[in-house]
Amino acid sequence: MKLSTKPFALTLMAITLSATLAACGKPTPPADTAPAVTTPPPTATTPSDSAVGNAAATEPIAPASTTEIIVPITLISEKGLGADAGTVAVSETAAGLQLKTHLKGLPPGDHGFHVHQNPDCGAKDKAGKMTAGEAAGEHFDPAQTGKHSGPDGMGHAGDMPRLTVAADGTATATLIAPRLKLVEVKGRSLMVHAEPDDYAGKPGGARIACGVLPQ
Ligand SMILES: [Cu+2]
Ligand SMILES: [Zn+2]
Repeated sequence: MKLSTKPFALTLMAITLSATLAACGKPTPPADTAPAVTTPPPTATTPSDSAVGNAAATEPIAPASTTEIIVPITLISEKGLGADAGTVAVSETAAGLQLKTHLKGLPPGDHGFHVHQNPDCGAKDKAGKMTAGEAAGEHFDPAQTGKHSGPDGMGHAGDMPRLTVAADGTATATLIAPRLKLVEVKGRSLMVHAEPDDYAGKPGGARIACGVLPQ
């Protein structure tokens, strides 16, 4: 009886040993790989969803940018540039060049308002005397008409509608110069004169305020 129990116990031990060895080797690898495969898909879909949302949000901002040049205007004198006199926002429409005036500090009343040839508002010698705004040259006249005739005439292309300044020194009107295009006025200057423009022989006298359009 005693002899027969020993080999039985040994065989039992051998079976349990081989069973545990086999169990240790196989189950471990699948347990590690299984979760690694399932995690990436959910994280990949989340960023692509938010990227689509961002692209849609930026779209309405893009069409809002139209070509409008903001021209700073300053008072001018025989000493050169003076105080800030506001701005003119220049853009092109089907009706012609549009000028939205936001001006201040000007003498009330009507004033000659033109595109002058040069992008320079400085004073310059004129008949031996330093003169305000002379560096801007003459009225823009690409067709070389040599004639001042107002915005609807056949003369200088730079002859724009009169600028009307209110009693408080401001001008806020939107003017249309039907014969001008935006590409023509880049690299030139806007000039305000002291007196009204009669759209004929008297363009407005002394030059009192000016701004340069960048090229
Ligand atoms: Cu002028
Ligand atoms: Zn003119």
